[in-house]
Amino acid sequence: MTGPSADALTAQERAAFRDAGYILCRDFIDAEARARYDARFVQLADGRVPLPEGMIAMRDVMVVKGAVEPPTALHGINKILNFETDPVLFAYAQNARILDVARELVDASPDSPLYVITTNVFNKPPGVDGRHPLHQDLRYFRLRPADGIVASWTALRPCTRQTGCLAVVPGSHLGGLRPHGDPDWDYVNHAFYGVDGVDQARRVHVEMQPGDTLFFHPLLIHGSGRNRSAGFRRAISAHFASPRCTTDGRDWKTGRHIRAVGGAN
Ligand SMILES: O=C(O)CCC(=O)C(=O)O
Repeated sequence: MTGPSADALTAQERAAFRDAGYILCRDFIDAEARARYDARFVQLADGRVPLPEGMIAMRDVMVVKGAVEPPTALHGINKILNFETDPVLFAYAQNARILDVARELVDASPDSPLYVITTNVFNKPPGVDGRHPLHQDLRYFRLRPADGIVASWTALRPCTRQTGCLAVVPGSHLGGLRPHGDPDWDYVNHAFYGVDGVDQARRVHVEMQPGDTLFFHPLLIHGSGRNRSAGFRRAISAHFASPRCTTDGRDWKTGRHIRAVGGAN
């Protein structure tokens, strides 16, 4: 990395991100903030609070197709996306600790704004397949360069092998964007594409406790398994882009779901 450093990360952490494509920051988001995000997600997902403009609650494909009858509304939701219009959840993407790390990882200066380009709460209920195929997030973005974008993903509930933690392929961000296709599974959630032919033996399962936060490169191959527990696996996530990113001539910074955070915005 060449840009100025805010020293949110050690040299070893920066080197680990460069080589492996991710870093895990333990106990990064405090319990109070986590509880607020978790409670808000539940209110939105079970319909107690109407979804703000632009926010989408996605139902699990097994529920949509009638293969599973969810015992509660919450058991039927696999994610809420576009939470930039909800101040409670969006506080996550404005968290100063997250922004300091994200700025370093996209090589932005310490006083630079960043742009939040996606926001999600990933809910993995018990009783459905819910697997997320191995993929690269850059498949979903037109912004470039890739190293101007980073994801943060914070566990709100225990994320273990049993509940369906993230699995990553270390170093896979160095190999470019791979072709993605539809997984050959009975039930695949909407727009969950996968990279074919990944050597499963190269996967590393990243078990995380609530508050632990994974920062990862948009070319890192990652996915998640089935939740085999009786409880929910849940995480909150955002992607941040540097102001230096560009896309086919459009002014992407004024996009409907895009928000400037940090800096002097
Ligand atoms: O939460 C999950 O299970 C998958 C999340 C994911 O793939 C992502 O954040 O890109």
